[in-house]
Amino acid sequence: MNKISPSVMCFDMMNLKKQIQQLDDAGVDLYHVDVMDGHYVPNHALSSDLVREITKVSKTPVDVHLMVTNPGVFIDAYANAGASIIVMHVEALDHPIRALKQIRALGKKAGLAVSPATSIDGFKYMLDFLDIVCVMTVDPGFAGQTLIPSTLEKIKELRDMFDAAGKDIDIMVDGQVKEETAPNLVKAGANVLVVGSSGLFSHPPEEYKQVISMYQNITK
Ligand code: S6P
Ligand code: MG
Repeated sequence: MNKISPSVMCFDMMNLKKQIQQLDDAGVDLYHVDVMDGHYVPNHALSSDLVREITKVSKTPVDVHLMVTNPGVFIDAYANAGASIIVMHVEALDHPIRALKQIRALGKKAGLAVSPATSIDGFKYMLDFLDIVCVMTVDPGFAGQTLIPSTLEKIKELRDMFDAAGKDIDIMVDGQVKEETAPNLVKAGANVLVVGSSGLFSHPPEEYKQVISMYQNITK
């Protein structure tokens, strides 16, 4: 079964607690918290305080997607706030293995995100340190964008790389994951789907359960 992670940035912020209850009832697997610093990406979003508040009202684990310059300096804050998975952009790190080890030493799952134009060549040297890779299917920074088709090939290359090495590393996909795109993303090798404005919140809350279950059950 695929794991489904609704993007908190796309929630109805004035009704956050209610939205979390609705999504918990619908059986989501994770909450995806986008962190943007206005420097690494031209937008601002979410914080460790919000992660702490979510973990107070829900048992669903939180995955944090750090779209910030110098992500290493924020690892402690997000780990202490209760994040279960911390993902940093590989492009923003001089020493990715050191940062991945730092996350695991705090008892959290460690991951790297990779933007659409970034090569995955170096990932073969990091397989022992990765729990998850987030393949960005849009350039990071905004919800509501259009999936870049060449990212499908990247997902497949990563899955082949992991399989060849016998590594059970999750592949998360982030950006315009919706009914029309999800089957091809799963077929390519993705197993964690971030759903936002296009694939989940285009539906009314009464449909969340059915929509989440549909994504969870897409098979290769
Ligand atoms: C984008 C961010 C994503 C979005 C998500 C929104 O920079 O990392 O997590 O919130 O992609 O979903 P959608 O369906 O609007 O693309
Ligand atoms: Mg994200």
